[in-house]
Amino acid sequence: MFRSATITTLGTRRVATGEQTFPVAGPQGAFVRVLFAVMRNLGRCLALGLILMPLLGALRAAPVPPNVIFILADDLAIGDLAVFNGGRTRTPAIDRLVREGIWFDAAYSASAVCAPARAALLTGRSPHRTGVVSLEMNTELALTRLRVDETTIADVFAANGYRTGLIGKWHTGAGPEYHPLKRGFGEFEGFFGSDQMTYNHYTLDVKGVRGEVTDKYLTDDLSARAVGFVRRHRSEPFFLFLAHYAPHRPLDAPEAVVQTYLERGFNRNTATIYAMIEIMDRGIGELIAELDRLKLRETTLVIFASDNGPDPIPGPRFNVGLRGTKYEVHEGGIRVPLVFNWPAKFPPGERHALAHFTDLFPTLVELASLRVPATARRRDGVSLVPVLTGRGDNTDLVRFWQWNRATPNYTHNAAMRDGPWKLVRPYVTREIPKGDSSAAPVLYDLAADPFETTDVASAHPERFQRMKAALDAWSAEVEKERVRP
Ligand SMILES: [Ca+2]
Repeated sequence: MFRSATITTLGTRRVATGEQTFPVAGPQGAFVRVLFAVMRNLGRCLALGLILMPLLGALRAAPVPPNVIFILADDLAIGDLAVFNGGRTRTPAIDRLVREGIWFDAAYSASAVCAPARAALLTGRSPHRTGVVSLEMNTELALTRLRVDETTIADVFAANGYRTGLIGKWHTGAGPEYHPLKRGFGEFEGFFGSDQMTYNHYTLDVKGVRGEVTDKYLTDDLSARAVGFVRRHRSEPFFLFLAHYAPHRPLDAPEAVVQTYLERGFNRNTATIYAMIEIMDRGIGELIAELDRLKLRETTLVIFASDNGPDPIPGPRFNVGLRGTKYEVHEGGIRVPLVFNWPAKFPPGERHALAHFTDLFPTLVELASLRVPATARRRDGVSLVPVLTGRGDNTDLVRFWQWNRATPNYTHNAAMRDGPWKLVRPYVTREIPKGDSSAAPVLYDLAADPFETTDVASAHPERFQRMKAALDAWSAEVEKERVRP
């Protein structure tokens, strides 16, 4: 946009100069007038050439719109990746994305649970603002619906001429108005979340028609559909959101793969989770190989992340020492893997910036030079492009989280990060809160205490009070927007 504005300005100035060069005056006769006319037109031709040349040059140099594949795992921990767990799992494809990409070592989801995290990814906004504050579609349907006045990143890609597709889990609203096909996705092959399904018996919505599948393994099915999507759209810019269900419960994987982990001494639940991840990784490897075969690798950005930390219900899981799990705003619940892999554009590296799910929307807008409709609501996130290119850092940004079951009660399970400092309102209960929590907030210095072991509130009373006031102010603000008419 900046480039074309510059050309227009320069072009206008050159045209104006050309128009002023040849004043026709005096009695020199028709020949001279014709000569002047030719010269004037020559001037125009020259001027036109001067305008067109940089335009043509700009067209030649214009970057091909990048394809974007966003792969999201469900309840996958940083510690589930072999590259970070000393080989407990087998995840060669994701490990390669990490090694050859830009790894964010301080990346956060926007929530400790599925649906709100996805709402933030889709909109660049705190989940509460979007209306998605619950994961429970069966009993709290209204609290899982992404408001229809929200603009999704898929809406933006579609409005900019991209083919858009969601394969896998939606989980941000059931009902005709909330269907992915109404939220910017031109194609949807997936399911809605909170369904009673297993990996071998599930219902899939394909092009708006639901059907039961009993002869496939869900993860392999989604992987194959992702390959199909990039084949179909190989000749046009595309945005694919591949939202895997793995390794979310129910724990279910082919026994032969589970067995390989049992033989190494893992208990059955862990062995099954690791097998589920290995099968997902295999599918991701196939997808990347397909990009290579289609010669799309250089023009395709691949992002890999997980929506929240590991599920505590199947038992303890290795997660590089982080405290807490899914459902909690301690690091183990909200710190997630995040890698941007686009070797043709970004040399491999590691970033310490505080990346957050709300940043994905503005980052993709900048990377793909997308125009955002004026009706889109204000984003909370910031573009990570300066961080990706090594020109900037985001370590000083302030970020917030909160989640409890049912209608938000901000005295439960809330957190704020301000640089290395983290204020936490403790997770209180798995039950629906009946009232305000009386548990006192605690303050951690993550630079000195990354595993959140020591409350330093009493040593930093002013900071504690300041952050508590900021968290309260944020809570009031997002709640006000959540309940807007
Ligand atoms: Ca999840």
